Amino acid sequence: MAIEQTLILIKPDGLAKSLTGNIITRLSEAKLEIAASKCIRVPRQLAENHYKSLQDKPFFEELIGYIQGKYHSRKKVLAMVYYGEGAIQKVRELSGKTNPEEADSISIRGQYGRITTKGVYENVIHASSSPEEAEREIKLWFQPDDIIFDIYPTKNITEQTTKKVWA
Ligand code: 3AN
Repeated sequence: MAIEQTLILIKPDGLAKSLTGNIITRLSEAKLEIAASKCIRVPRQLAENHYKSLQDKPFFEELIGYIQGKYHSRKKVLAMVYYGEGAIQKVRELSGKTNPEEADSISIRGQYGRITTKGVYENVIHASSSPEEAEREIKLWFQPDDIIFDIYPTKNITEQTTKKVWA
């Protein structure tokens, strides 16, 4: 099996339901390594880019609102990169099918997901579906220095920017 990396998001419903520990415990069954993690309030632009391939779907607006935390008390996601042999398939298997009602009952989505009365899938976790998608998604959510391994080629640029530092 190839060494891969995959993007995992614990979505706002997972955080609001205090499922972070349970989900990370389930993910540890895959014996992968956490290569990056951060808690992030999702800007609309990032949400739209992440779900670009679904922009024509009737549920797109709800999906964007959901990942931004508009329907939950926690307006943030926990984004992580997991690294190791066969990471993409292992995490997808542990996550279960997209539709939480169809997901294996002992998968993460089967255990913790639900479909709301408005028809939004609240499936607590996102996991990349292919190496191409993983690369696209990881590059949206993380910068090279956020990740402990050099997983994709990088280059150095010099720019003048203003940024927040500790006072
Ligand atoms: P996955 O997250 O399993 O890769 P995608 O990429 O097809 O599945 O869908 C992305 C997200 O869009 C899902 N995690 C789910 O929140 C939402 N979604 C997908 N299909 C539907 C649907 N038919 N109705 C409502 N929400 C959906």
